Amino acid sequence: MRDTNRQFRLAKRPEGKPDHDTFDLVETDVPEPGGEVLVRTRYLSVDPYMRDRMSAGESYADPWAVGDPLRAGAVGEVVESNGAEFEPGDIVVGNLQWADYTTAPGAELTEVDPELAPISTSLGVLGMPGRTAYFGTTEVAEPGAGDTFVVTGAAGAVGSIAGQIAKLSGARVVGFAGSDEKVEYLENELGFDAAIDYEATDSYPGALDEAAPEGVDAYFDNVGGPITDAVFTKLNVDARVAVCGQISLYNATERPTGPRKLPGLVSTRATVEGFLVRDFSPRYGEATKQLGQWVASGDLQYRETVTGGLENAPDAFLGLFEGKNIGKQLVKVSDADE
Ligand code: NAP
Ligand code: FER
Repeated sequence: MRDTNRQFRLAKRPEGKPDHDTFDLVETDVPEPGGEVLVRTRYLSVDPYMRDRMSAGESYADPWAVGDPLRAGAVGEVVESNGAEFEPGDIVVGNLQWADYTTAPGAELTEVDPELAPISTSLGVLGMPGRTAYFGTTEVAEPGAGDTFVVTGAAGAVGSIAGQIAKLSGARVVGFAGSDEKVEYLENELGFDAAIDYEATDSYPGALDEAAPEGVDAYFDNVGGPITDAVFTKLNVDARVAVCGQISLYNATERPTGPRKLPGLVSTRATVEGFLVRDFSPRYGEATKQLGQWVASGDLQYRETVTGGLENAPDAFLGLFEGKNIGKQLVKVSDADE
């Protein structure tokens, strides 16, 4: 048990790429829970969407205020319950702070059963990224047997799960990722049919001709930019594109117009559909159950990249934009026996 709290706040809005000056680490008292639940963070999730919250531009969500504590999906241990339906020692997941301790209304926390799976999975394969992969693949990209499915950010938290779900549906699965280690992981451990190291490829269309010779029927886009431009030129008739994220553009100070690929959609009659995981919130239970069954049966594999220490959370976050993670990037903030 620590007797003080540490908390990251937004120091200033980043111009382009965030850096260490974006973050302020402040020492505070452990917060008084009042009528809320006091939670000690065990694992904190850093996610690409946090870049969006740091800017005040147009978005599907409100920005963080400068000076305010940063928020994150986090899993932790109940220290004081104050009338909520939890006991001290229970493990809960919710939207907490980048901090050792956070208070939250009991209604905003969900209990996690540590007997079912490691608690960190509630932030990854069995949490928001897993559900995003599940709904984006099964409900938006909709790969079928014999289809070719392409996913970008393929070795990341969402992409690695999306590709395996597409494989379970009988599709040929092709992933884009940023290193030969990731290509090796996708092809040899996750069973992708082909993976393209986009950092080592001088022609994305050429690489796709080799990896997806029959064209692309379903595309799960996590990154946008020039890779997506190339995939659009390979879409088949009636292809489906699930626009999940555009991480290659999140730090851009001006939005590039890029080569415009929409004329091709007249020929292919392809459907391009953006989605937010929350659109499927009434069905979260179904997703978590199915993902849990696939993990238990060995049909779905997952990795986590765990950075130690709350003080290193900014590095873990910044690393997402440099491809430092394989699978879900987490920060380990405390241990059970501390
Ligand atoms: P992640 O894939 O685990 O981590 C980000 C990865 O993006 C990095 O590991 C890096 O891998 C890749 N990347 C970074 N900059 C890139 C660039 N310029 N070009 C190509 N690849 C780049 O993150 P995640 O949490 O799974 O999120 C993946 C995407 O899904 C993000 O766009 C995110 O915003 C989106 N998302 C959307 C929803 C939704 O509801 N719509 C929900 C969750 C996530 P490489 O080594 O391959 O470059
Ligand atoms: C992301 C993580 C979550 C993201 C969007 C979400 C576009 C949105 C989730 C929701 O509000 O449902 O990286 O990027």
